[in-house]
This record gives sequence, structure tokens and C-alpha cells, in this order.
Amino acid sequence: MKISPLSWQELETFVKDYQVDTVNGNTNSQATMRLFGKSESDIRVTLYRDNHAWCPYCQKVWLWLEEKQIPYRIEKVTMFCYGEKEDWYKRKVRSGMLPAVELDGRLITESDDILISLERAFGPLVLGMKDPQVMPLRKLERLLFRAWCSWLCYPARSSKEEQGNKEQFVKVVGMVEEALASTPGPYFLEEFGTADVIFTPYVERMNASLYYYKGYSLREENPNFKAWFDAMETRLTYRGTQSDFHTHVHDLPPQMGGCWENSEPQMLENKSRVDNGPWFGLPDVGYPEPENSKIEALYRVLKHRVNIIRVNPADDSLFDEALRCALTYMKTGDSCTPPSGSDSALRYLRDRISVPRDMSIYAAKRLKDALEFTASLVGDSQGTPIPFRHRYDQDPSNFVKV
Ligand SMILES: N[C@@H](CCC(=O)N[C@@H](CS)C(=O)NCC(=O)O)C(=O)O
Repeated sequence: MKISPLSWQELETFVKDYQVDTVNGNTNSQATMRLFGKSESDIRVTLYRDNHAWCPYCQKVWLWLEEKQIPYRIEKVTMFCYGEKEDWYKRKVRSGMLPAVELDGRLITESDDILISLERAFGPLVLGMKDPQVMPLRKLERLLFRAWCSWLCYPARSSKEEQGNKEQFVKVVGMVEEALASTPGPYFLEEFGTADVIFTPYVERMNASLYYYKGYSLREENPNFKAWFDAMETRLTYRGTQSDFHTHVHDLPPQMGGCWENSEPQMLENKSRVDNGPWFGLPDVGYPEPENSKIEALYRVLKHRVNIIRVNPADDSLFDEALRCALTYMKTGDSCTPPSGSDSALRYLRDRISVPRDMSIYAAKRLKDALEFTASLVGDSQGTPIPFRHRYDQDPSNFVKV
């Protein structure tokens, strides 16, 4: 059925009962304070992390605090690749590097040192950073990281070199597979703990980037990694920090200094799928879709609609109507034709939904799907391309409330 777009007011009625407790509820990227049922006076920790939840070292500390349920505040800071670093932060941390933590008023930088200090204050997450079982796994994580960087972040001078880099990475993956197999459960050690937190940020980024730039599916090609990802996704803590393929493959190049494609047929197919859909079924998530994903997506767009429309390169009133068409389709399933010429504007937004910053992974898939479907009714123009060397298109200062 074809229908005309609902008004903003009509769309608002669908989300009137939707509520999220960012302070005491599940792990979420929007929180600025987490209490886990305790009181504000119990807070001893402030976590400084990046606005967009792109920084891998921040995810490590974030996940640790969530797992341990330590009350903390969150201060969000701009990364160099997407905007200007705040002066107040540079006064605190001269290099501007993230993450940093204030623990009982003492500033600590370097994610590993942060975790060690947090362990001293609150006890380890099962086994500590310096435990003899954890130490070799921390080293293995760095080995995997280096093999990933060598393959992804430097242009190979020949196909032989490309193949060699891949073989080296796959060899280290084999070592990680063995480490995972050496304990009975799906985690690195008998119980979930520090080692899993240490591996999480980059393994998530490896899964995304190698799928897209190299046609290699870490999660699908390695049974123990698959079991580990599946187990991680049973944890609401991890789900709250989890990103999607599209976000990672476009946030990594400016952070890593580049990511190089190998142009193989599988890679080209994967790249097109991550950029243009369909997004359901990608190996960036394995748990079933929650039933409120569309409502979550709608709620998040409605909350920020003024800025979303303002920063879009298209004319405001044209995009206002087009966006309502996409949201109407998402909610009702009825196709709603947007104004002609709005296809590139809809795809501009489609390409800039950042997970988990804006919404969770399935909500983003629903919204992307609705934007793409609606755009395709009037044309195939793409949005302004996503830059590769920086992400000033995501500068948070453009989104401050006006
Ligand atoms: N060794 C440091 C590395 C931290 C790091 O490289 N942080 C990056 C972000 S992932 C950073 O803050 N870069 C400055 C910026 O991008 O603004 C740690 O473990 O904390």
C-alpha cells in the first residue's frame, strides 16, 4: 500500500511509552552517569571517552566498569579525526589521548594502567591484568593486533606480499583459536573475565574491517571465534558497547592512518553489502533482533530530528518530508514516496548512523533499511561520500543543541 507521510506529531505517538533508564538500566552509549542502583555519592570514577564510542581503548575500560558495576560518570571528548579537542581536556591530558580516568581525584591514562588501578581499587574482573593466566593472553592479543595492522593498514607492494600478510594473520588467528579451545567454555579462560575484555575492542574491529577490506570473515571462518562472539553477545554489557560493520569500516581509516582493500571478488561483494545493504544477516551480530528495534530507531531519530535535518546537505523542508516518509515506512510497512531529489539526502543519513552512539545494532539496521527503501523509490543518487582521511562530517560541535 502507498500512503502519505505521517506528521512529526503522529510519529511521536508511537514512542510516547518508550523509556530508557540510562543511569541504572542496561549498558548504553547515551549515559553520562551510571549508578547500578547505588547513589551518586558512591561515585569515585570519571571515565573520559570519545563522543562517538569509536575509540577501542575506551571500549576496554567502559566494558570493564560495566561488568564490575562500578558507579561512574562519563565525560565525552572529541577525537582529532572528527573535530577539535576540547581545551579543558588538553589541560588535563596534554597529549589529548583517550581514554583517561579520574579515580578518587587522581588522573590515570593508558588503558592498561587504568585497568590495573581500577583493579587495585575495586578488585579484579575474575583474574587480574597481571595474573599468570591473563598475561600470555594479553601478549597474544597484541600479536594478533600487529598481524591485523600489517595486513590491513599498509598497502601491499605485490599480491605475494598481500598473501603473506594474510597468511601471517591467519597463523596468529590459529593460535587464538587454540587458546580459546584450551578451556571448556567459549571464553578465553574458564570464566568470562579480564582477558575477554582485553580482546573485545580489536577483535570486533578485525571482524568488521577484514570482512569489508579483505573479504575475510573472522567470525564465520573460525569456530572458536564464532563461539566467543556468540557468548559475548549473551552479555548485555557487551551489547551496549557493540558497534556494527558500517560504523567501524568508516571510522577506522582516519584512526589507523588508512585501510587497504584487496579488490578480490568476495571483498567487493562484502563491501557493497555493508555500504548498500541488505544489512540483516551480516556477521556483525548473531543474536536475534529484539522486538522493539524499530521503536528504538524511531525514538532516537525523533529526539534529534532538528539537528539531523539541519546538518543534512539537502534543503530542510525537502528532507523533513523525505525523512518522515522513511520513518512512516519503517513503522507501518507501507511504502511512502518521498519528494523527488531526496534520494541522496536519505542516503547521506543512511551512511552516518553510528552504532552504538546513535542506537543499537538492530535499530540501525531497521533505520538504514527504511532510508534505503524510501530513497530507492525516487532514484539511485548516493549521499556525499564518507571521507577517508578524517570524519569532520561527524564533528560533534555541529550537533550541539540549537
Ligand atoms: N596506549 C594507549 C592508546 C590510546 C589511544 O591510542 N587513543 C587514541 C584513540 S583510540 C587517541 O586518543 N587518539 C587521539 C585522538 O584521536 O584524539 C591506551 O592504551 O590507552
